[in-house]
Amino acid sequence: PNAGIGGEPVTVIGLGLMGRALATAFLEAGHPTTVWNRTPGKADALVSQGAVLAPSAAAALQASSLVVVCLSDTAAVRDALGPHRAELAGRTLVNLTSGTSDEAREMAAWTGDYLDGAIMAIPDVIGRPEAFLLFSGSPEAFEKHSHSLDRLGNATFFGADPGLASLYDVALLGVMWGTLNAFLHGAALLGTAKVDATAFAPFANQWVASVTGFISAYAGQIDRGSYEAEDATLETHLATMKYLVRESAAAGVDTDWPARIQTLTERAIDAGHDGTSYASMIEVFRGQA
Ligand code: FVH
Repeated sequence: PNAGIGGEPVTVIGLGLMGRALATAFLEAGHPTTVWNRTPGKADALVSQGAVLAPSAAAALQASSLVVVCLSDTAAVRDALGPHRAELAGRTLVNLTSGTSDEAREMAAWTGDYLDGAIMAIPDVIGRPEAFLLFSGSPEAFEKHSHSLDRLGNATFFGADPGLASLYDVALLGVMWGTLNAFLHGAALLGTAKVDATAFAPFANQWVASVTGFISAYAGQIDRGSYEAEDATLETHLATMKYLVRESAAAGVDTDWPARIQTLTERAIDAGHDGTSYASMIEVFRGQA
């Protein structure tokens, strides 16, 4: 294995946009870094920065006791590493490939020292304080390698269920898409009045900051199972949602997204949650209303 002074040796498998950022962060932190990619040319810049390009996936696994893999999807991980599973014995496999929680549990069966990880950052941010990564799986592996994993961003460990990091990942991505779709819909609506998206953005951002306060308050209500309407009732929300649908239709903007929210809210009210806060919509998402 590689040996050096800046940190433990690490192998990075997969040098796509994210894998290259991960390997760069390890190199910059002084870790002896071995890399492997199906298309070897993607390693050129890393090699000029000091990385060692392994001639095969098996050789890459053999080079370090900490192995980080970041490929397109779980099928790619099975393709690339499946034939070399025996090489994983005695090594920690950190899988930063996106996937489902069941896929993470399947991967955990490959080796006792398994950590599944979710990267809540884009490649440019890797290694900077605003990057955060979520891990679950072997507590011993996390304890042993958390110092190295912190090189990539702030690392949080959720415990021994290897699937939990993936579950957080998709839940957080849902928050991202929900927020972005709402912004895009609003920008389309204001665009019909010749308002630029850049003019709308600061107001959207300020409002998103307020919404973070609602999330914290509603989280407590959800956990208590009691949805007192301290700010607004579901009926008040529904009435204003209808304006969003009507304004969108009148402006020729797609109504699918606001109409969907209206339908979900009507279901909650029909199920008896009238007079309660927006947090009661959790019952719709739980399939209970
Ligand atoms: N990019 C991002 O911002 C996001 C942030 C959050 C987490 N994701 C996840 O990271 C995984 C990799 O994403 P990526 O952006 O690096 O993706 P690509 O640039 O497309 O690189 C894909 C790599 O996977 C290799 N690969 C694909 N199939 C195979 C296979 N059958 N066998 C071996 N390697 C395979 C590919 O190799 P090559 O095409 O260069 O030969 C790339 O190394 C992903 O799960 C995101 O959801 C990133």
